[in-house]
Amino acid sequence: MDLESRERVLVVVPTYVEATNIIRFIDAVLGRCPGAHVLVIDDASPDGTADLVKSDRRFGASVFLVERPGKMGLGSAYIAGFRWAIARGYDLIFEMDADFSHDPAEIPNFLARAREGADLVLGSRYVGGVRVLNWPISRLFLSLGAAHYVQLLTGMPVTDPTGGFKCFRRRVLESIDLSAIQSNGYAFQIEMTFWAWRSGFTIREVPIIFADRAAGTSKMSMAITREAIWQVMRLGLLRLMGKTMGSRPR
Ligand SMILES: Nc1nc2c(ncn2[C@@H]2O[C@H](COP(=O)(O)OP(=O)(O)O)[C@@H](O)[C@H]2O)c(=O)[nH]1
Ligand SMILES: [Mg+2]
Repeated sequence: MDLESRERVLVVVPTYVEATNIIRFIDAVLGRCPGAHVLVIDDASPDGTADLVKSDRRFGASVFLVERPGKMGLGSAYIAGFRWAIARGYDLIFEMDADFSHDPAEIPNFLARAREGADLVLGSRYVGGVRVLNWPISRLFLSLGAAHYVQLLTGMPVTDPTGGFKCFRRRVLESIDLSAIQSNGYAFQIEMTFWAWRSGFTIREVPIIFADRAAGTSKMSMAITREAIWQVMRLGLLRLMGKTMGSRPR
């Protein structure tokens, strides 16, 4: 076994009302990436998502669960997952949605980039063309508009900054003061990538195909959009002020 294959991989998946998806999702991830572990962060989903996870035969071995008392948002769910991952020494930590918008078959492409030296691998729907299936055109325009807005205000050279299919090396997460992250919706994705970029970590994009969820309902809202507009302005300002967080990699 080479050194790289000993790297410990964790897929963090936040869930709110994903009973129709979660077990199939775990099957697909562990099928593609047999050595990986999956951590579900569930916010007291009323449809019993957490109970399904706890009764899975892999629970406690390769499947783990953090249960929170109520719906507290995507960003804080990921932060809980990142702290869990850091405390247990995982090397490569993925973010993925439970609803199959992110295809587990693409995980090996992320691992390949990370093993070539990337500290943060971003799945991009927009690098080299648009690859989004079944989204209403209004949602696509919102996402593309957000991407341009982020590039303009922050200068961050990333084609799909709101994307949520990502892979962090642990040292990136360790370098970021997670308690200082303010965003909780899609802006959370922008903010995490922003601080990694400001710290000088190597960021690579991999093309992904994004398909809208086939089952369950979206949690996208106006409040999430409003938060993103303000947070990106704030990040743009912090960049002008020369603010960084954490130390550059040696
Ligand atoms: N734990 C937790 N998970 C959430 C919350 N909001 C969304 N999610 C999960 O985050 C992922 C992305 O959300 P989703 O509704 O698919 O967003 P959309 O595809 O962009 O419309 C899914 O796995 C959701 O179940 C939340 O408040 N808490
Ligand atoms: Mg989704």
